[in-house]
Amino acid sequence: MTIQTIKTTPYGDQKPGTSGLRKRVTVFSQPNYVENFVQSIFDSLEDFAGKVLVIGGDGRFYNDVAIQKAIRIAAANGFGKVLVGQNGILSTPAASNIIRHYKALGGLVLSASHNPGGPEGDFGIKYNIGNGGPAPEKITEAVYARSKVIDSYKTVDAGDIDLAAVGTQKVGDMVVEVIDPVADYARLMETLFDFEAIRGLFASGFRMTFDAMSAVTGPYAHAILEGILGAPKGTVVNGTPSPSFNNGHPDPNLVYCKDMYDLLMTPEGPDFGAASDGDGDRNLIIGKNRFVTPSDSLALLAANAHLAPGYKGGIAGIARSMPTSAAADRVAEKLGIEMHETPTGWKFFGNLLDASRVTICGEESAGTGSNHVREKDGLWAVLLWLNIVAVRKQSVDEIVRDHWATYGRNYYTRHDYEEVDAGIANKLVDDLRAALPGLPGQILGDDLQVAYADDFTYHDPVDGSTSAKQGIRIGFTDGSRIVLRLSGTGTVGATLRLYLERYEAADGRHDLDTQLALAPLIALADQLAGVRQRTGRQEPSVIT
Ligand code: G16
Repeated sequence: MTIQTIKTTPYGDQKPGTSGLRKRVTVFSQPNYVENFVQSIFDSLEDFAGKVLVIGGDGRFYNDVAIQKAIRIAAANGFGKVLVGQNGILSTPAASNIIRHYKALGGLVLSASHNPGGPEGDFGIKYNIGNGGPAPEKITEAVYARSKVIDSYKTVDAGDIDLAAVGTQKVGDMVVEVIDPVADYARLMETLFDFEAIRGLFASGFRMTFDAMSAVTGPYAHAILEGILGAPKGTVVNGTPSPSFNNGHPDPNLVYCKDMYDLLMTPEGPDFGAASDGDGDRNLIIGKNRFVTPSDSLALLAANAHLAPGYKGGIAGIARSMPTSAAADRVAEKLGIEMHETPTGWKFFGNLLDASRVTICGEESAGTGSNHVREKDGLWAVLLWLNIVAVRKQSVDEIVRDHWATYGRNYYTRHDYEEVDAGIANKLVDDLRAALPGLPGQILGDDLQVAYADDFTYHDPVDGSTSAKQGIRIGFTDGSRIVLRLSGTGTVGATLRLYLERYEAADGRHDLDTQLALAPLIALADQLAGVRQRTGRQEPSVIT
């Protein structure tokens, strides 16, 4: 085997976003595009000679091509071993677990998450560090800086690995082990949850539907829900991963899972519905007649986690991304534990988890997780919900209502304006930012007094780093909030996200329609930012 040094020229657009580099497949398939980025990652790491690297993806189109390239580049750069999921498959939380479990140096997670796949769809590459979590900003910035000047990459003249064959193969001096993607993850779940209680729940006739959205969680859900936990066959739907997600949009929200939502709202529907996204880190939870918002789900899981064996000693603290509702803050206050508000992006939770400052983390973007890995984890959230339902012997709706009666309800919605002209979106944010200093103290809209107005800056309490410009927050004295930021995961134009929240006390009204409950705030946000007028859009592309 010969190591080859191939000349290349840099691309200027390899800046990792909220969660790694995400682009159209047509961009990734340009000559040397993957090679440049992977080499830029390796050039930004230290001491990797002989070390273990994990590689896996969500099975989307181009996964196999990129994996073979990455394996050859890893071999040429001197890694000792690559662990790769069979057929190139590893859900993002499973990849995180494999990195931790086998004490790898890090891993390449190939996914564009909930974005559509296929030749015209999206692809992505993300580097995770040895704690199993997404690389922190200092690494992603180094990768970007390197990608702008890279002039060569290393590879070997070896053939493709047989990704279907579990076992050991070699590429030059480097060992490649193809592993079962599900086994280690299933074992981890078994240590966290009361599988006996969940088995009992299914045995008692509890009916569930889990939509794997033709994405990566299919094999995991089949094995764990229908296999180990005894849920009836057919509980898992769309359970075979497809490179194009069967031409679907693997985003578990009320738009793309509308059929499931409708089913759960009927008397003959199942007791529990759940879904996960392209790479298995997001979750959607719907009980009979009750959709649980991700922000509420975080608060509920934190408040009830002690019912699962893995958390029976209680939780150390909770962290949520800034735009996520403050419902979890009330739980932390009652439990007397730490509460942290971080920027959007799972990478910001890593330090807090490593330092044992928090146990459970979550985001409004359908992500919840805990210290068991360093990624959000869709099936984990589903299993914790099932554990809670099994122990409390209540329906999801009853559990949610009990929660609101104790803590009050944070009405919450997110309005997305997708594929907006980037120039217009940036100007809108800049202008609103410029208006912020004049807002505190003003009475706006329906008698709402502005308590603070700023562009969120995060000070990491563990490593002292600072991350500025993480989203505009306008907070009111009654606890309501308007938050506005640009997405860091879109691949076309800009996606403007508007987050709205209003608190209703424990003895208040909890049965209002969410959009109606937030209507005055929605109108006020539009008045302040001029979203409709500037974008020409009369309504959001997606409401969650
Ligand atoms: C990623 C990040 C999450 C973030 C989400 C949305 O999730 O890991 O932390 O909340 O994107 O980010 P944005 O609002 O910038 O689009 P995923 O599931 O896409 O990897």
